[in-house]
Amino acid sequence: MLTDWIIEKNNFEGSDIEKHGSKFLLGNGFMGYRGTMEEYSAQQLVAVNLAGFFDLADGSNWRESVNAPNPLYTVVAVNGTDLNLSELTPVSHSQKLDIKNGIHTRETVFSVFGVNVTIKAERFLSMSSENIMALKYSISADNDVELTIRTGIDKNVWNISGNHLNYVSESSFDNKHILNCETVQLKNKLNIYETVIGLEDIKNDNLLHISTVKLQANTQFEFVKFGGVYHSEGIINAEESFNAAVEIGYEKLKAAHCLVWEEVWKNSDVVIEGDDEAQLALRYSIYHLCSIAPHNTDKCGIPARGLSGQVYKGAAFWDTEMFMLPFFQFTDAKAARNLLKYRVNTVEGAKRKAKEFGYEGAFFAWESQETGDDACTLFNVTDIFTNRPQRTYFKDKQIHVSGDIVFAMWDYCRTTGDYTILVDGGLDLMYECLWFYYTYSSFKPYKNRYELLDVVGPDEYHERVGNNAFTNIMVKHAADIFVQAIEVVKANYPQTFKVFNKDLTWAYDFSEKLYVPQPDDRGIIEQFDGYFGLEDVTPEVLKTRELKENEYWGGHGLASETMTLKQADVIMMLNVFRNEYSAEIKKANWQFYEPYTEHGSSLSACAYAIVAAEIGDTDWAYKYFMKTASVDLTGNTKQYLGSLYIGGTHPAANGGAWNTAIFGFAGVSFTNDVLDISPRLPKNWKKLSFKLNWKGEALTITISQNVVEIDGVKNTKVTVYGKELKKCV
Ligand code: IFM
Repeated sequence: MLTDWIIEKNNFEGSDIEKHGSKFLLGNGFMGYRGTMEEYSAQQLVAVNLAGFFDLADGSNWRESVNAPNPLYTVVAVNGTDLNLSELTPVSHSQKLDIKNGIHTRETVFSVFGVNVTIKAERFLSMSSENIMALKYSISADNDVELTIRTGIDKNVWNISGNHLNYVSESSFDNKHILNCETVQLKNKLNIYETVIGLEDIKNDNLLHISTVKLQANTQFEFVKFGGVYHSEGIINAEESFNAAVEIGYEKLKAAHCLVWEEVWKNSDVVIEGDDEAQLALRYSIYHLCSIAPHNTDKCGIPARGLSGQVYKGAAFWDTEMFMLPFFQFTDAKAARNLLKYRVNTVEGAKRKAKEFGYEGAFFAWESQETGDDACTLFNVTDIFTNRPQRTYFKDKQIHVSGDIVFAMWDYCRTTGDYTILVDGGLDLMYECLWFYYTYSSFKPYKNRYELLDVVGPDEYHERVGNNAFTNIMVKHAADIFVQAIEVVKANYPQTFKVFNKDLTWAYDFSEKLYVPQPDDRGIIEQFDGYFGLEDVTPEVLKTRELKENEYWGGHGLASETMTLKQADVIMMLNVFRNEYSAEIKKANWQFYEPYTEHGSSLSACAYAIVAAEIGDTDWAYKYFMKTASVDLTGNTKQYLGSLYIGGTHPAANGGAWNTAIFGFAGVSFTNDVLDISPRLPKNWKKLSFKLNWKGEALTITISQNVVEIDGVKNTKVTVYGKELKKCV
C-alpha cells in the first residue's frame, strides 16, 4: 500500500537484510543507524555510523568513518531460543519507516514452543539532542511464557576494513552502562552510554542487562532504552547530556524530536498531486537529505553513501556541491553554509594534495574526510580477474572538484544573498583553487589558449583525457566567478580586500584564454579531445562482451576505448550551465549521448531528467526522474565496482530528485536578479508546490498544468516563461 509518508515492508526475506539496512536508515546529521533489527549484530551489518569521525582500521590502509558500538542492542529468548529474525522464520513481520517523523518501527510474531510471541519496537535518533537515540520495546504472547531479555551495548558492529576501536574502560551502575573507547590510529575518544528503564531484577554482565520476565498470556510487557554517543567536544558534557535526555523521558523526547522534523518539512516538503508513487519517492529522497545534513557543524561534509555505513570511506565527494547543495541553499541555508564552510576549513588538506602532485594552490580531494586530505588511494579498485589492486586516476586526475566548490559557493551567495562566506575564507579558497588550475593548465602559444590536459571528467571510464568539456567549462566559470567575487569583496568588505591584496594579472589572463569546447556543426559538444574517434558501441553491446559479472569497465577495461560512458558528462554540463545553451544544443546532445550512457552511477539519471524536461520531453524526464527518486527504495543499483562493495544510500541521487522536480519540472532558473519559472509538468501531475528561500524571501510556489502562483514575494523579480509578473499572489 502506498501512503504519503510511510515506507514499509510486510514480510521477511533473508536476502533483504543488507538492502533494508539502507532503505530503513535513520539519521540526525550526527549519526546514522541502519535499518536493522534490535537483535542483529555485525553479520547483519548493524552500524551506528558517525559523521565526520574517521580513523584507520587495524591492519588496513583505508581510513573510513567509524561505526560506534550499538547501545540499542536487545534480544529476547524463550527457553534458550533467541527470537532473532535472521535465524527464525517468523509467523509475520513488518518493518516501517515514518519519514515524516524519522521513526523506525518493526512488529514481528515468532512462534516458539507452541507460543506466538509478538515483538514491537520503535526507535528514533533524536533531532533535538543529536547524541541521543531511544527505543521503546514491547513483548506480548498468546500464552503464558517466561522470557529472558538481554539488552545493552553491542560492540560487535559492522566494519568494512577492520576494527577501529580499542576499549579503554567499561562501567555499570544504576542500570547504566558506559563504554569508553578510543580509535586505533589517532586515539580519539568515543564514549557510549546506555540505560534501560522498565526492567526489574537485572543482572549486569558484559555491558548487558539481563532480566527474566514471566509474561502472562495476552498482556504486554514494555521497557524503554536510551543510548548516547559522544566524541570530540561532545565528550566534555556527555554525562550531563545523557542524564538530561533520560530525565526528559521517552515520550517527551520523541515529541521534541517530531517537532524538529515538523519544522524541517515546513521548509522542504514538495507536494505532488496526481502521482502517489512520485510523491512518496520524492519525499523519501528529501527525508534522506534532511536526516544526514550537518545541521550543527561545519566540520564535515555529507558522505557519498550518507550515514548508511563506511562505503566510499564515509568521505564527501563532488556529489555534495553538484547534487545536494542546491536543495540546502534553497531550503536550509544554514546547512548549506556549514557544508561550504567545511570546504573552507579543509583547504589546507587541498593545498597539501596539490603539492603532493607537483602543483600549487588547492586541489580538493576526490574523497574528502576531516582534514581535506584525499582518502582515495591510487589503486582504488581491485581487478576481479587477477585480484590485484588496479591503478585508477580518480584521485590525481579528477580535477573538477575544486571548480565545483567555487561554483557552488557562488551559487549559494547569489541565491541566498549571503556573501559573508567570501570573507569567512571563501575568497581565499577561490584564489587557491584558481591558482591550482593555473599551475595545472598548459598554455599553447600557437593556439593562444590554456588547456586542461590529462584529466578525468565525470565519466570515469575515460581516464587521462584532454579538454574534458565539463571540466574546462567548470574551471572557466570558476575563473570568472573569482574575478566577480573580488569585485564584491572590494565593494562591500574593503578591509578584507586590503588584506587579500594579490597580483591577479594571471587570473584575468587565464579566465580570458581558457579553452572551452564548442558545439560542432551538428550542435554536439565533444566530451573530450578524440572522443568521436573511439569505437562506436553502446553499453548493451559492451554487456555482451563481459567475461565476468561486476567486471570494471574503466581502467583499461571494456569501455575505455569506446564511446560508452559511465555517467552523464556533457549532459551534466548542460544541466549545470542550463542558461548558457539553447534548447537545440541541449536536444542534439541529449539525443547523441543518451544511447552511449550506461548510468553506471546513481548521479547520472537526474542530469538526463532535467535536460529532457528542458527540451520538452517530459516522458523521458519522468522516466529518469523516477529512476533517480526511487534508487534507495528499490535498491536496484550497482553493489560492486570490481570487488569493491559500493552499496548504501545515494544522497546525490536524492538531491538529483529534488533538482529534477524544481529545475526540471517546475522549470526554476535564475540569473543574478531574476527568478524565472517555466513549468513543464509530467502529464499526470495535477499540481506541484514547494517552498524556495530566495535571497531571504520565503517563496511558496504552486504550479498546476496551466497556473503558476507565487506567494511571499517582496522584492524578488519573478518571471514566468520569461515574462515579468505584474502581480504575485
Ligand atoms: O562521485 C561519484 C562519482 O561521480 C561516480 N562514482 C561514485 C562517486 C560517489 O558517489
